[in-house]
Amino acid sequence: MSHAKIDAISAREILDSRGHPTISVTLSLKDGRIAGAEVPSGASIGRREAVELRDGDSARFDGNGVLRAVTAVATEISDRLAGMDVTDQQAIDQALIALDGTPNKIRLGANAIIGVSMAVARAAALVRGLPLYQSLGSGIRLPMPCMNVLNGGKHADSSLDFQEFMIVPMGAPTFAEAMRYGAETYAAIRAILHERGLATSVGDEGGFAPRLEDNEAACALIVEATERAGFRPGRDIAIALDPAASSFAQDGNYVLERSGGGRLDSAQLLDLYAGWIDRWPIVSIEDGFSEDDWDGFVAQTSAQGQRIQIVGDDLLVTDPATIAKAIERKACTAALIKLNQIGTVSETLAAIDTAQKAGWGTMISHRSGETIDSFIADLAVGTSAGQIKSGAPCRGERLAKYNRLMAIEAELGKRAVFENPFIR
Ligand code: 2PG
Ligand code: MG
Repeated sequence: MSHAKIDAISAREILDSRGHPTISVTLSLKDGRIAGAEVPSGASIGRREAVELRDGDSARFDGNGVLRAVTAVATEISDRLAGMDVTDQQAIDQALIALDGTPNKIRLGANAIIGVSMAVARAAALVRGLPLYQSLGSGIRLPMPCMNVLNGGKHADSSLDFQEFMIVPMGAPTFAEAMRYGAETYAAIRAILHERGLATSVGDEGGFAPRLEDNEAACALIVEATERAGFRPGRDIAIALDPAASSFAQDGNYVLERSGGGRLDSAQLLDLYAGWIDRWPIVSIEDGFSEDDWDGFVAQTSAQGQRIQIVGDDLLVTDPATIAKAIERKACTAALIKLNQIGTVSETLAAIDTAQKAGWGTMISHRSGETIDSFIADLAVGTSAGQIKSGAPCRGERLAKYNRLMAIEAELGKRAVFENPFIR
């Protein structure tokens, strides 16, 4: 199909939601149509993630500019992919991986490569005359939104050592209703914080970033807000956590410095989670242990994996081979999925497939540095991922994904499926 052939690819440096440089890619087809993508960027980055190319030596943006990655797209990558058929995502991604030639995509930059790979997927949808979610897969299931309403760790200057406290509107009958449950509970949290004279300013993902007595007070606040909004804790609204434990791990221990929670070893941290699971309606814990503490993950999956979902993010870095190893070792029961963590769309699809074939959950994820690109919304539906996290129901770059999902739900109409993926 000549109309599916790539003519050229270009890129520009733009800014993400933190004001840091990132990449916008534009792909033109031989028939003149264009497709694009914008690339997100994380703050709590797994050590084994694919690596962004940043300018480094320059004074621009304190060395964080992406002009070298922009040039890589417009020269080497564009030259290599010109003439290729965008509907063959696999072949294009393989060509990108081979052209880069490094195990972590550092030569051309994982930011350059994932931007191109996403633009290719969008162009393929155009060629097929399908919405992106239908071009990526055959799913018609809307994901359960996990909304990060309290921000800590590397995402906010709050008193919380744990990075993310998410609300999960498991009792909602539709995706749009789930967003209403979430937004009303979010509003109740703001009202409570305001009444107590606590800060209602927000962190990187749109969640509040208050100074609370300790980490556990965040769970109490969510339950109180759930009730105030008229919902039942544990029935309508549950809690999902992403402690992002790599970010407070020190020499094999875990140091809860901000909240004054002291130094815990892996077994003590597991105990802390056990107490929380008893006291609060928690359905999922992501990165409860550091990326080096495989034994911690295995112990948690064996002790708590029947009651809650155990998610690997930094541990798995969306890498199909690492997910396969974690399945083998029973280290988790779900994979967090981030496109830019592995660096191509087809590797991301393989990661999802590997997890799903093992009966695992899959949670599609934004990054803390985002753009208004809503690719992950379509990815979540097309692959029937079952879960998505895109921050709070607040801030445009977070809502771009949730609003896109509401549009997809409306478009699917009666065919749309929405189910609670969690253990009640
Ligand atoms: C995470 C992500 C997204 P970051 O740890 O799950 O919430 O954060 O993008 O900073 O890695
Ligand atoms: Mg995480």
